[in-house]
Amino acid sequence: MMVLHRLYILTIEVCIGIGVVEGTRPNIIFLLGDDIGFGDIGYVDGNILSPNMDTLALSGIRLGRQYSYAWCAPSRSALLSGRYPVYNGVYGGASGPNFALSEDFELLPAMMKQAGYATHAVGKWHLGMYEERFLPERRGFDSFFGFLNGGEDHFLHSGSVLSCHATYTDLWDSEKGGPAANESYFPLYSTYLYGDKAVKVIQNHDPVKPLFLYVAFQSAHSPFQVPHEYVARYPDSEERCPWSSYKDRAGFPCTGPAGSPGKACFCGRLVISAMVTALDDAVGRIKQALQDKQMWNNTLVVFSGDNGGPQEEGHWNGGLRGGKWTNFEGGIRPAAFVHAEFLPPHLQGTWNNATLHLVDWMPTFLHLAGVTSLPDSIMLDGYDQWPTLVSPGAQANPRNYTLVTKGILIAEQYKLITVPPMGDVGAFPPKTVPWQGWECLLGTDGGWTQLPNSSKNECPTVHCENVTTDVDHWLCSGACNVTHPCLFDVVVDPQERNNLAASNPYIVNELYAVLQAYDDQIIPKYQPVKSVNNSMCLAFQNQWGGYLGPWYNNSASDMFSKDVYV
Ligand SMILES: *[C@@H]1O[C@H](CO)[C@@H](O)[C@H](O)[C@H]1NC(C)=O
Ligand SMILES: *[C@@H]1O[C@H](CO)[C@@H](O)[C@H](O)[C@H]1NC(C)=O
Ligand SMILES: *[C@@H]1O[C@H](CO)[C@@H](O)[C@H](O)[C@H]1NC(C)=O
Ligand SMILES: *[C@@H]1O[C@H](CO)[C@@H](O)[C@H](O)[C@H]1NC(C)=O
Ligand SMILES: *[C@@H]1O[C@H](CO)[C@@H](O)[C@H](O)[C@H]1NC(C)=O
Ligand SMILES: *[C@@H]1O[C@H](CO)[C@@H](O)[C@H](O)[C@H]1NC(C)=O
Ligand SMILES: *[C@@H]1O[C@H](CO)[C@@H](O)[C@H](O)[C@H]1NC(C)=O
Ligand SMILES: *[C@@H]1O[C@H](CO)[C@@H](O)[C@H](O)[C@H]1NC(C)=O
Ligand SMILES: [Ca+2]
Repeated sequence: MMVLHRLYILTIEVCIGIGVVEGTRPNIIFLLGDDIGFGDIGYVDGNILSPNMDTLALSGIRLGRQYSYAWCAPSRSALLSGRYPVYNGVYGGASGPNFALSEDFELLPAMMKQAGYATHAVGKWHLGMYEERFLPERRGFDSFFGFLNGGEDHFLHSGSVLSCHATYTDLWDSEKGGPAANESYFPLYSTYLYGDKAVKVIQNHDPVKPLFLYVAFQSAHSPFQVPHEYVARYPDSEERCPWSSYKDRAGFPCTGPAGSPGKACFCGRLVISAMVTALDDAVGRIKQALQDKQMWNNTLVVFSGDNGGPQEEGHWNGGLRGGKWTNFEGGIRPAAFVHAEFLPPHLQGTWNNATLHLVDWMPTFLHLAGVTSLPDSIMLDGYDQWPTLVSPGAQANPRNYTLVTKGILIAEQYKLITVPPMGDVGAFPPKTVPWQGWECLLGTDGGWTQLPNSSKNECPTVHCENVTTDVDHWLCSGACNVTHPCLFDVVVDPQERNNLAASNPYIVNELYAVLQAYDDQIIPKYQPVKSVNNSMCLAFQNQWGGYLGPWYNNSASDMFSKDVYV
């Protein structure tokens, strides 16, 4: 069935000034995997069991160059605001409970809601929670069930605050207007929990309205935990990680070792694979719920990782260089595909390798929602890429340049890097242990090995059975900077091995001029609350009964300056 989104029947103007045309509008389900790198899915790494997603991808369109930020919250901010992280204030070290995506930005769910969609979010939020006004149900979602911070135990839904040496539970239910304090959730594996909630949203949905559902899974983010049934689906699991060593645990915990699809890669890769299998089951159940509800024919599913996989923990980016935290392709090109029964048949099963970015989904979805005009106050970095997806070749990508982050620009096949591509965080690895002192994962056993000092500036690789995986990003990423920029052709050289800058000064100069114009528009980070010390601890301990919830209190002693970009 073709969606008749071009057959507009009636134009209505909604109060805030978006133009909407009515017609048959698709349901849109955005499935966001956490840290699912380019190779963390079955259709790239055949050792991963993800039959549901593989089927959707192989009868949909696989996206070969859909870009993200190099880590979590900024990527989510890009997806939901349609703006590059460096233009919406959520970038750099934004990760803790004291940052937010500013209300200066109207979010995708709010616009979809104004266009007449039912809007629901399930899973990880990670875009602000120190005050109620930043919660998902206040940013345009009709409902939200999930966790507010960036990561936690997959079974207990708990995390800890170092400054008050305390453990909190992070699970929020907008329908309760507070913590999801229901004993049936503890312990319940995150992927079951969020899969169940997504299915429930679909079952309860009134099909009179189109549905926008954002499911932000916690998998396959650390901690690496998964119910044993998923590990057991891997025939060699007992050899790789004997279950007896973990039987006393709720899940299958595993930290560390080397990442690549080889079989001798110890249990890090195995547990991550099993986490993806669990996620895949949930995707299968979501699809079934849509079919049961007769919604499937008219549903667009988009799957994406939020950033590349941290391969030092066992993720794999399909042979791209680098991983999470880095601005090499492995860090910013996660696994992604779209599926809809109504995609043109000749494109089903193909790759689309146009340079897309998470910022494109907002205008693309708004287009599918029949939104024809936006208020002048809404500026977007993304473009409606629906034509690029459904008529590739006939339609040029409307966006010529992609700003990865400050100092890094992509233009078609070229990528100009004028800053150390390690990422602009500072507070994250490799400056923290155990990466200090240039330790690196080497060897098939995945152990930490101290590299000889002389190797600092070389690019070692991990040899994991017969597969070679680059882990050079910890060691070599200092090589590009403004006086010695790097220019890679990431289409012919996706591993970013050949720096073309010296032989292509004309391209470097041209792109550098464009990049400077982009960099000039960068806004400061939005981080009004500078510390989480007292009031956050008091709030979860006293106000919310041990759960994380809005915590900022004007009268507390925390150092802050309200609503500032710093
Ligand atoms: C929708 O899907 C059902 C199966 O669930 C199929 O029988 C039907 O023909 C489809 N309708 C259209 C319009 O494609
Ligand atoms: C698109 O990218 C994928 C993944 O890198 C690759 O396998 C495929 O050959 C590319 N397709 C085209 C048409 O470039
Ligand atoms: C707890 O959750 C279960 C399963 O979702 C549900 O059946 C039950 O009604 C909930 N109890 C309360 C008190 O909300
Ligand atoms: C992209 O480049 C083409 C060719 O130079 C130009 O026509 C088009 O306007 C550019 N697009 C944008 C959004 O600037
Ligand atoms: C590496 O260098 C540090 C000082 O820079 C020195 O303390 C250490 O012993 C050296 N390690 C090796 C293996 O040479
Ligand atoms: C790795 O390669 C060797 C020699 O080519 C082969 O004997 C072995 O079976 C391979 N191992 C795996 C896991 O494919
Ligand atoms: C820039 O990179 C070059 C080559 O890697 C290096 O020699 C130089 O010291 C770097 N400059 C700065 C300011 O870091
Ligand atoms: C917050 O805690 C840190 C370390 O625990 C301390 O250095 C800082 O002074 C505290 N800030 C405030 C405003 O209390
Ligand atoms: Ca992530």
